[in-house]
Amino acid sequence: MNVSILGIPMDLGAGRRGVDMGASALRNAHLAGRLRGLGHTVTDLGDVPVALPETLDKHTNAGLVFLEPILDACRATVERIAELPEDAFPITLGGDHSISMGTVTGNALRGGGTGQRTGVIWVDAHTDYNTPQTSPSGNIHGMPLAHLTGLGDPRLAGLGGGWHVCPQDIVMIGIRSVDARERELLRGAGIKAYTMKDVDQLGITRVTEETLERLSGVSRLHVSFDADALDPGVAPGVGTPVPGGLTYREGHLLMELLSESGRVTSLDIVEVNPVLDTRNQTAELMVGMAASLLGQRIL
Ligand code: HAR
Ligand code: MN
Ligand code: MN
Ligand code: MN
Repeated sequence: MNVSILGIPMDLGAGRRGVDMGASALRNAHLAGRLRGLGHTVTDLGDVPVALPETLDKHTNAGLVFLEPILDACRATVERIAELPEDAFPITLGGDHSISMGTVTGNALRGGGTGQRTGVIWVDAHTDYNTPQTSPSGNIHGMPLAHLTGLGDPRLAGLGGGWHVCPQDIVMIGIRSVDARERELLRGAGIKAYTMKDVDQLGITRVTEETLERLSGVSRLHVSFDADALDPGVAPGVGTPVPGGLTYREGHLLMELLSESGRVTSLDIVEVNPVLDTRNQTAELMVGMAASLLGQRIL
C-alpha cells in the first residue's frame, strides 16, 4: 500500500500540555520503518502548522477553548488529506483527538466530490460526543464526533463544506467514560457503542465481526484510535487515563481482524502524550497497533 503519514502536533483541544509531541514520539518509535518492513511504500508528509498555546490568549469562545487555532489546523488537515489519491492509506498522527474533525472529513473528500460515505470506527475510552453546550470542560477533544455528525458549533461542523458522517456509520469500541449530558445526547443518536462491558461479555472477536457487519454497506472505513482506549497499565502516556481498558492483545486482535477484512482505508493515532509516558512505551505500543492494522502477523 501507499501509506502517507501526516502529523498534526496539536494539544489545543486537550486539558493538559504535551500531546502535541505525540506525532514526534510515534516517528521516533519507527512508525515508517515498521511499515516499510511490511512491504508498504511510506511517505512522510511532515506536519500541518499548529499554533503554540504560549502565543495565544486562552479565551474561551462560548464553551470552546482555543476554537480559532483548532479550526485553522483542522482546515489545513482537510486540505492536505483531501488532495491525496483515493488509493493512498493516510495515517494521521495527533495531537489530541480534535484533529479527527479534519482527518475524517479530509478522508471523506479524498478522490473529489462533496464527500464519500465513510464508516468511522472510534476506538476510545471516551465517546467524544459533547457539544459546546454539554461539555463539562470546554475542551474540544471531547467533542469531535458530535461535530463530525453536524451537531455543535457550525464552524467546526462546517469543516470541508459541511460533509457529515451518518450516525449509523459510527461504531465506538472501548467506551468507559461518558459525561452525564453527553450520555443524554447519545441516547437515540443511532450510534453503536461497544462499552468495555460489551467487550468483556462478547469478546473482542465478536465485537469486531459485528462492527464490520454493521458497516458492510460502506466502502471507506476510517479507524480513529485514541491511545486511552487501551488500559493505562500498557498505555500510561495519555492525558485522560481511565482504568479497565483494552488489553495489549485485545488491541492487537482488533487491529489484526480489521486488517484481515481488507476494508480499512485510513487511520488516526491520537492522544499519545510523551510528557506523561515512560520511555516512549505508549508510542511504541501504538506503532505496533498500526503495524497489526497494516498486515503484521505473528506467523
Ligand atoms: N469527556 C471529557 C470532556 O469532554 C473528556 C474527554 C476527552 N478526553 C479524551 N478524548 N481523551 O477521548 O472534557
Ligand atoms: Mn478521544
Ligand atoms: Mn479518549
Ligand atoms: Mn454542518
